[in-house]
Amino acid sequence: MISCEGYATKHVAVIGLGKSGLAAARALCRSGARVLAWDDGDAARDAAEAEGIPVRDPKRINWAAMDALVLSPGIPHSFPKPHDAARMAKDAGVPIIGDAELLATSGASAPMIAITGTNGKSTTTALVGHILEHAGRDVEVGGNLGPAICDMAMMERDCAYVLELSSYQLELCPSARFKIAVLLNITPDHLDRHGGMGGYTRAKKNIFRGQGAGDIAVVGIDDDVSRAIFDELKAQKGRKVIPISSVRKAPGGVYVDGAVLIDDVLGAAYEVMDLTALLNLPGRHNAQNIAAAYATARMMGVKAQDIVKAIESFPGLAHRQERLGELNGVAFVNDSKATNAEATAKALVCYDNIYWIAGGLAKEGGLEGLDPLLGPVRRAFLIGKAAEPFAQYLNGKVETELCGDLETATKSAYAAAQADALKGATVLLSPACASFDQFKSFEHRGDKFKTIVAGLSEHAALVDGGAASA
Ligand code: UMA
Repeated sequence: MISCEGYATKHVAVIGLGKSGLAAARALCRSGARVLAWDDGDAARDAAEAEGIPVRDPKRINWAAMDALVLSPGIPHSFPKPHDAARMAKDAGVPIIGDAELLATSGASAPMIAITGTNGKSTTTALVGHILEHAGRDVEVGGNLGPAICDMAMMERDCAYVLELSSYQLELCPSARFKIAVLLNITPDHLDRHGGMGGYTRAKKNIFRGQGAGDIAVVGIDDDVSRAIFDELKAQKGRKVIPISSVRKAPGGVYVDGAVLIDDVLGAAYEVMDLTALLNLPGRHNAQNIAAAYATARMMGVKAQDIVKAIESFPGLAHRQERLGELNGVAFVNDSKATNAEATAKALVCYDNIYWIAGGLAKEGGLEGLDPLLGPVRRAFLIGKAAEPFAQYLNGKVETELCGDLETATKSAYAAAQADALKGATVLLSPACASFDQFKSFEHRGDKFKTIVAGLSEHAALVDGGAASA
């Protein structure tokens, strides 16, 4: 657990007692801070109180006496409308901070590597953690990709924190100085929380705010917003700035040429590895994640050949194009995290002959944007509330089957793939929909898919994956 000794005897309000807030409240209480905690949900409040965390309604807090408000990342402080506690704290001049600020001021001497971006930050964070661990480093990996920051251990200089930070978290860590700050990409997201694209971009740019001489910025240059940030940082003195790209040459950086990862950080470009065979990191979007993770690990002093070995052994993240294995020549991929068309688009470009399971609770726009990517889709197996509208949308483009539930869809997709016996056949669960009409969460949906696939494999061995039978 993070030590918050700097806050010992200080008066700290903690608002939001979910994953990050509860961990922060515990760490602060243990460090001797005078905590007053609150959650708008009764259950979270009762749970905190039951373990001895003092609870108080923000309306009954004397804000003039508070030293800080630790606000959970999901709770708005500005847009679309500030939470009452944030408004009262601001009016009283109380600093509003988050859990990354508690780590930054904890006194832990391990360098902090921070990773952000609209897409790919979880995979990149996990991959950097995996590479450093593979190289024998002690690391704590967490943040937006759990565990919560305050649940991490206090680490010494020769270790490292690898943090996935969301735009929400980056607004609440004014003193953080990241040894390596990685920005992968920026496309519109969470705009209501940031008052528009300008606010979202500013929040992301905070990742570089505390950096100085000796620090490193790793910046994607494949979208206009990130590229402009790269140019801006490059024009400043102090930190080293490394460009990364999955689509173009990046002089002085790390990039992917065709399918080959190139290291040009020292200005003598050399081929590092061919990415084609990496079944757990398919697609152009993962090429960007790999380039960023490689650049970060090199800057942490890991040798190129050790990074390559670690990338090859990376198991991937659950529910994100998670390869479960192959059954009778048919591969199964769990991409349950793809809850909108944009996310599904990334998966559709990765496989040759796709038996696509889609549907659930459709997002605005439905399957719009996917038309040019439907070429490899042999048939779509549709589930949930979106099944009929998706079938209408796909009419004349792709053959569809209304399957109702996931089990029927998986069995039908497998049967169709076996009957067609095409090379590289892949049953892909990439729903382009939220899960809540039939499941508790995308994780629940993905786990159910794994169970169904494990059932299919009872009479035949699932090869080169194994997650489904775990
Ligand atoms: N709450 C209130 N009042 C409100 C709103 C919420 O009291 O007006 C309470 C809820 O009752 C709940 C708690 O606040 O008990 C939830 O706080 P939270 O939404 O900040 O969620 P945590 O459980 O603390 O999880 C947070 C991150 N959540 C968000 O940023 C929304 C998790 O990221 C993160 O994994 C976790 O901390 C550990 O660090 C999730 C996420 O969706 C994965 N992130 C967004 C994303 O990836 O796009 C940014």
